[in-house]
Amino acid sequence: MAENQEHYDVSDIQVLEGLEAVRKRPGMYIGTTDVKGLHHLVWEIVDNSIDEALAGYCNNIEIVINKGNSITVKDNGRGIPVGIHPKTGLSTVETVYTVLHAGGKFGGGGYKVSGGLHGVGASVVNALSLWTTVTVYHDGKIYEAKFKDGGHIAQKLTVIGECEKERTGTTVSFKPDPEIFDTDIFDYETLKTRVRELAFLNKGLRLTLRDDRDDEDTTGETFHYEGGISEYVKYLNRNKTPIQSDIIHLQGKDEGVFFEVAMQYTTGYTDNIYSFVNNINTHDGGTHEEGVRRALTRVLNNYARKNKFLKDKDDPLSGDDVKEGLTMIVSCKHPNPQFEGQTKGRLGNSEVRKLADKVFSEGFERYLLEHPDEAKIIVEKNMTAARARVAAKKARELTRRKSDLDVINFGGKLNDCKDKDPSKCEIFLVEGDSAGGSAVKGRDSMTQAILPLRGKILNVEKARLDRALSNEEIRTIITAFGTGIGQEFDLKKLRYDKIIIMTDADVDGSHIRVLLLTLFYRFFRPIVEAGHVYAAQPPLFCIKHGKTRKYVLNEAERDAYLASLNPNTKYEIARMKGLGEMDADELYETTMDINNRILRKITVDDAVAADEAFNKLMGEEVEPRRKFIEDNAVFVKNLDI
Ligand code: 1YM
Repeated sequence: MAENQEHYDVSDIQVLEGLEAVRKRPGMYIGTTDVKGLHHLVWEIVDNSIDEALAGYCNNIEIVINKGNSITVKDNGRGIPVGIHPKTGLSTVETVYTVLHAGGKFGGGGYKVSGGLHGVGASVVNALSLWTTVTVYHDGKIYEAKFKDGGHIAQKLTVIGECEKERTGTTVSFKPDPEIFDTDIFDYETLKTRVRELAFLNKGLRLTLRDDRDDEDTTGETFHYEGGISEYVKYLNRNKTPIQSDIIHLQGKDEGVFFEVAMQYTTGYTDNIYSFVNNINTHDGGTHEEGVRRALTRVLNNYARKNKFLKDKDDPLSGDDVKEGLTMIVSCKHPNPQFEGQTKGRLGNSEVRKLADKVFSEGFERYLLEHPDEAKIIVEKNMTAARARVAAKKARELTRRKSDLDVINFGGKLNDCKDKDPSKCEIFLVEGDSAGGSAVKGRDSMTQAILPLRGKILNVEKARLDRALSNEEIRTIITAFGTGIGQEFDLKKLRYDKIIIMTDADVDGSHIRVLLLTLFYRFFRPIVEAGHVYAAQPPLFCIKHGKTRKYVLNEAERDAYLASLNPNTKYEIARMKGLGEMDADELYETTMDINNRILRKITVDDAVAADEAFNKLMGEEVEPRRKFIEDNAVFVKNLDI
């Protein structure tokens, strides 16, 4: 029958129209055409290999960034079928790479990665590429098909050689079309982070990533974790101190839905809970996460009551109490996942809640029974968290009451500005009383508020909310900002448009800056995310010539400026003093005047990466700390913002 079917259902014209639609509106298919969209192409192809691995036919995937920024993805699965596809009259390889499929299943069963779009992404990648080559190893033969200029067939599927009969698999190479994307340069670290995550989420699967762009001969990096998500938890806790010796790993399956969870408590005060469905991060949680959270709270409460940790009169542990210091990965593989919410980051399938609850509660209950010593440590940690929660609530009420009063002058520390319109106001957090004094004298008192900070503020990475709130310095900051903290946090109440950290350009100064950033990141993250936090940059040199005074940040800027002067110009160079030694005029002119000053905007792009960075940042090593601050600080001349 198949040979009688010509190109009835999908004509060449239809195919080209489909691919043309992708090229016209790429955002509809891959989200964006920025660097993120570029990398998305790689995941569309890799997803097909992962599907093949989930179906149980593939255990090795290689990804190479080639010279010229093309990509090669290679797997050892069955190979994309090479026969003629009954609906298109084309080979299945050509069909998969040229026909757009509006969702739904293409091939056989199994778990589909991108929420049911099995093989669908391949034609989109092809449409957005200058060229694509697909090689299939199957039945002792090597097949090859080539496409060019956004998916036009350049060479139909042809046998180009022979291979050992045992060798099977698919290799796909493609070069993204630079006319479509803002950039055509792949970032190794971006690919590596996701490749590692895929290796954690698919135990036993071996993934190799290699960069062939420079001439060095490298074998690349291989990611392969027999322990799967247990090893993921271990990795996330590598800079933390676990309070349990082992990692709890539980799994179960029901009606084709596979569910697993791995967890370990640490001495920390924040939680790291990440959930995935078919390898996709469910940022907004969903039924799989809810099932586990519900069971975690219930099992720990039951255990604590039964073993008399909690007395009859005590309130139960809350969901927040039991997750303090917890690192957890929840992963679900579902043949028909329903993603909900605006960003489709939430799993909606209600049956998963029950499965997650059952698998987790049965397993965790057994663990607590079999490990009474560790159970005690965990429950005691939960109870300390509960006590701290109650204490923090009281302390918050205290700061709130204070802010309900007037904020004009608490303890004489905050020198507020006169204007009350937050969009016009800025607050300088200034290191030391002496610089603070100069800043107060030199400032524009209409719009610039000054809060001098004495000495070092508390490191909140190592302290819980209640202790942080008992710290005078931190309480003043919270009250000054006006947003409240914790559950009461409200960005709309922020009293300043810019929060400017003003510290010296020395080690102490950068330490205070890091402590403040940690405070903001932990307790005021939306303020950072909304771009309100800046670091002031006091200049290092002042170049005087004629009536001009030019302040520059470093040696390189100094040399560049000098080179730009007329060779006959007479000039003087002065090395600037620390903040504390500048007089009010100097401080205003160099560091506060919006016409001269240079601010660095602090941004937090990726919560996960930032959290890791903050762990590193507050750890022992100095180098990662310095690099983080550099990477996350964007230089902005205040004139431009
Ligand atoms: C480097 C990219 O695409 N591998 C791959 C793709 C497929 C298969 C195996 C496959 C699937 C099935 C049967 C099935 C695809 N097949 C299709 C379709 N690697 C890469 N490896 N046999 C082979 O799902 O039943 C789409 S993708 F639709 F043709 F079956």
